[in-house]
Amino acid sequence: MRASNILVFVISALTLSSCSGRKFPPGFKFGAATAAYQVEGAWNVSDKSPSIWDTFTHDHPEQILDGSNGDVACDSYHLWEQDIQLAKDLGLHFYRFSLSWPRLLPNGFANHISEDGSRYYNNLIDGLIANGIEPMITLFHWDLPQNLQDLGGMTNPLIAEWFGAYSRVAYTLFGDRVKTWSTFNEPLAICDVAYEGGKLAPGIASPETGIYLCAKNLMIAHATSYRIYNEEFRAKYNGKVGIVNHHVWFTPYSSEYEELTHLTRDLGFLYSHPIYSETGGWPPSVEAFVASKSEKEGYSTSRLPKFTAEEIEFVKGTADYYGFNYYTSRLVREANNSTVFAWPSNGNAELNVELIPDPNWDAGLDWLVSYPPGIRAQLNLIREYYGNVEIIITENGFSTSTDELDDVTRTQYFRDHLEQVLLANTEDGVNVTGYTAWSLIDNYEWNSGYTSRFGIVRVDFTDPLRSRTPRASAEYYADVIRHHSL
Ligand code: PNW
Repeated sequence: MRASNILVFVISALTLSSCSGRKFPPGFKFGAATAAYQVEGAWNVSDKSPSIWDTFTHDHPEQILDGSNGDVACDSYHLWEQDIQLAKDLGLHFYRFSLSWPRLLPNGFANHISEDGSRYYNNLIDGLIANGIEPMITLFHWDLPQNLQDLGGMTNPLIAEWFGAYSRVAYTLFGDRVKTWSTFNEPLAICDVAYEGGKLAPGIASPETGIYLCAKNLMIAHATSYRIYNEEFRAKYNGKVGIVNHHVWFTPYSSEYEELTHLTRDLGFLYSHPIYSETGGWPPSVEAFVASKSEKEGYSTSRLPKFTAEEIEFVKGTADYYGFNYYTSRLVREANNSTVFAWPSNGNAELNVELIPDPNWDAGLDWLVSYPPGIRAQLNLIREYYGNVEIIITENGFSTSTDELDDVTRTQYFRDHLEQVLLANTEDGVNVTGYTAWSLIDNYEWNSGYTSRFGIVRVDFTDPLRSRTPRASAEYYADVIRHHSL
């Protein structure tokens, strides 16, 4: 290389790393996430009662790839101080974790608050704050108390009342120190995926009706919680409450599937439209589609329960930000005889669509195919649908089947996706204010058990001490955070 070429090379390398185009805006925050059932373990300590995930994994190990469960998981119930230290070493601005409802309220109801549960979460919250890390709490990350499931769980409209009472307890106990809340993590997983085939707890397959009973009750439960915060806590604590939606970015397989792709995207916005749209209520295209199908099937009313005018108003506007989990993208086409219906990664029976990855995208572990531009496109689509609402990326991450420390593919995934998030912000003007890596540590990956690893920190599950070792991706992420740029 000639001297002048070397100079050009050095200058361009310097501009690339320091110019404002690679910098995140000043207030942009970086975090990492986990969820109670996936990390805590201690499934039956003290007065904690079983959640539907305890029951499901104990009764149906055959539904879990390695037959495992979250009885011990990462043992974060005992090792939470190590988790805080890891978060601190990374320089995280916030740590997103969830509360286990049956740990805090062993009856499911608010008549008895567990001292042990409240002490555990108080310690975690105080420890984070003492180390300069903001706690961000998810109230519900799938582990419903089993005794509420026995009363119908998400398909019983009373869930709104039960969830409201549980929320009030959490806001009362922790609201002085916790300023960012989300009600439900991924309604799509709680309702559509769980009730589609019964493969997630509570293990009930009810693809025609269960999904939508859950969907409507969940929206009312979310709004109940939001309104309780508004009326009883906002004035003194001034925090934010939202909900976390999972989106797969969908594009047409070929031009003939434009319309079908729009409908598929709208189904993906099922839990957003009632909150963020100006009209409120279900996405009109989906509402009309399910109503007409239900009629043909002989149902007397639509399988997707209507909101009353009052309910529409009750749910509308009940979020202070848009929580967005992104992992992957798919092409949309009409289903054929070989389509496996597994929403939102393989297909959707309701819409009769098949969802497939583009062969040019980098294949990851099973459903997780890497298509970085998808996160930017979906961020823009959210704005197109609902205006310039504040968006927090509440999860983004990559899985591997091996537990190597030099996790090149995961690091690349983060680099590519962070770049797209930055572009959405600086080039497109999308109001995205935070990014959350999934996950802080390897953990219990639902149906995949411990065979699928998402941690930027490795956990040794063969070690009774569950030792934690940061991977190369953790170093990379810490560097991004330290420089506030790519
Ligand atoms: C999320 N999909 O779920 C969950 O919030 C986490 O608990 C989980 O560990 C993480 O992603 C990784 O799987 C997903 O079908 C639900 O595309 C559905 C899908 C992906 C992730």
